[in-house]
Amino acid sequence: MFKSVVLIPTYNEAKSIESLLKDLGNLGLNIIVIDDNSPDRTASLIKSLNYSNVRLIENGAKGGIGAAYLAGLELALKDGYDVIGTMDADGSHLVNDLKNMLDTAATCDVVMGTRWTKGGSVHNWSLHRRILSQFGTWYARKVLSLPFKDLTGGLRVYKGTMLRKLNLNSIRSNGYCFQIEMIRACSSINSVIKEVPITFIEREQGESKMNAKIVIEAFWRVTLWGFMRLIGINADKLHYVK
Ligand SMILES: Nc1nc2c(ncn2[C@@H]2O[C@H](COP(=O)(O)OP(=O)(O)OP(=O)(O)O)[C@@H](O)[C@H]2O)c(=O)[nH]1
Ligand SMILES: [Mg+2]
Repeated sequence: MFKSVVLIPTYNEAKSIESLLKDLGNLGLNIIVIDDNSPDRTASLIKSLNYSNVRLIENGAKGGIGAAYLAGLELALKDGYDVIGTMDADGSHLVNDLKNMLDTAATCDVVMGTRWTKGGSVHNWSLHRRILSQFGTWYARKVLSLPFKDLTGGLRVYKGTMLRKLNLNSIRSNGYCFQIEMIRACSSINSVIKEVPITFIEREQGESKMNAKIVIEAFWRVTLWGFMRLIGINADKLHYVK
């Protein structure tokens, strides 16, 4: 039997975190929430719920999802989890999709939740968000020669055995580029990666943290990695390997 945990980064998610924690608890899952001192007191709310299956990392000032996930992954690996899920707190990711992905993880190293594929869907997103997301994945797929259909989604499942082979401290991206860099790192050790179609629903509560800085970070990092591939420095990937 695998020991599983779900990592959830939070910044101002007091309106949606409680119901998500309840739904995940009903599946018997352990959870690590990584909060960056949310001004809406998300951390206080989680502490007041006092759920025995929920651990809270109070990670200091807002540092982006990259730093939050790295703190969560470090604790999950230290605690000996075999299967580590990641999901947003804002209700965009469905617990049923996570459950399906946790089952799929029995036969691979990484499961990616994929919106832009047959059976996947996106609800209540403006045209410009759809275009941005699909363009981001298309650009990263071409430039990095990765075969996946959704490189920026946050609903994922990683195997602990695979993560333990990676030097996670070398992951530097902070916005949604973190999701691209994680797959790049997993690919560098020839992990078995599966894509599963998921439903993504735009948040109804709270505010998106997406901004121009996050988009620009992804663009320059992916372009730099692509340039390094072009001039033959594939050794750049080696720093991901322990
Ligand atoms: N700890 C931490 N969590 C964050 C930070 N930025 C975003 N998050 C959380 O990461 C998850 C994804 O953030 P969203 O605001 O939904 O950002 P997004 O999914 O890229 O943007 P949308 O697509 O507009 O929803 C949510 O659970 C956020 O609360 C951060 O700086 N620190
Ligand atoms: Mg979101």
